[in-house]
Amino acid sequence: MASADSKAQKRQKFEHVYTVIRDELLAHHASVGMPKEATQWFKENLDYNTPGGKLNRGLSVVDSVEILKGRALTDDEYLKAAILGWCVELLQAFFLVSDDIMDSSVTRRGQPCWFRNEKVGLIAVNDSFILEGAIYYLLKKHFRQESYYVDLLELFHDTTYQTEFGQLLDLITAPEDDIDLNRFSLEKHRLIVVYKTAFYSFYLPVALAMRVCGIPSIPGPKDPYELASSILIPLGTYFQIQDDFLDFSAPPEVLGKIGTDIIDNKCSWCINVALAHASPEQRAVLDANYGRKNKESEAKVKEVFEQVGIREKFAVYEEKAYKEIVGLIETIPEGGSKEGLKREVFKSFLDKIYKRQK
Ligand code: GPP
Ligand code: MG
Ligand code: MG
Ligand code: MG
Repeated sequence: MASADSKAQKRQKFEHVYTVIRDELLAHHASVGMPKEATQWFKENLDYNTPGGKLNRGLSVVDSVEILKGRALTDDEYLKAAILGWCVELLQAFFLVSDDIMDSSVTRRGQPCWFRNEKVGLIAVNDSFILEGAIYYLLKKHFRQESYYVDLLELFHDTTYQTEFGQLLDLITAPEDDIDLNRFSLEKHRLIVVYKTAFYSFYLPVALAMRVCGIPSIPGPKDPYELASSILIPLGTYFQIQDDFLDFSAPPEVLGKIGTDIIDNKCSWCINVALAHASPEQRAVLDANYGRKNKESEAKVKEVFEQVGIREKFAVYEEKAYKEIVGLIETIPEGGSKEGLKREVFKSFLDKIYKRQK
């Protein structure tokens, strides 16, 4: 595992590339005749919403390219990988700005959600679109000449579409004033999390790196992209289950956001596990309080979560998921697959999230 120091250095080097892409985006914005106050708004949108997260997704593009190439990257290779990493972070920014409106969230990354700022409000909807548009400006600028340009476009388009399918499921499974816990199930939960999180957060960064490294798709059972997906989708599912558990359990000052899943009537991992283990009395408490828009009801639901031993159940789940994912990673031959995949790509991503507290 990389030492804490080299991890911090990697992050710093990657963060420096943020200033490069931001300045490119702003220079372009100004160059088409946009007035100063609009460019300033765009700058604030970018700075507020893009760089302040854990950067796991963006860094994974860079790490994966390095691992797949099996050597240190040239300056140009590094820059390209990092730009793609920032494109994934821009996609994440686009999703989070809009997700926070849809989820009526309060804080994100330790600050008020963008739309909660007084001057922003629903302008945040358009700001989220601009964050998405920025991806395609950067891809065109830096990758137009590459043979794999269309593969990158397709990956961003396909995973965005999948994420939107997932978000739709997430939202219609959580209607505000029609609460029926019988509609929830772990099977429905699995479908929601695979679509709303796993494709864009896990498959996308690695598949981008594979394209940059020239790994071809092979239609049929030997397709390296299918093999990658068969590991990354379970990894993403584990990640979103952590997200659901942390929504309930983590202190907001550590998590950077205040959990809203109970109040929002979400089909989260926690409620599904609680439903499976609740006594009839506990079930009645859940029925009467889940999805209700007040703190007292939320507290009663949390009490039932504690009573059914959700913390212990999560710890058991986490160990089992970890072992299963390690098992999946070991289906790749030890020295790497003929098609060019390497275990370390997946191990390095798993290590970034195992037992995370935020
Ligand atoms: C995570 O859900 C999923 C997303 C942020 C994808 C949103 C997709 C869109 C098309 C907008 P979440 O609501 O549990 O995340 P968080 O807990 O971070 O709010
Ligand atoms: Mg959401
Ligand atoms: Mg949310
Ligand atoms: Mg969440």
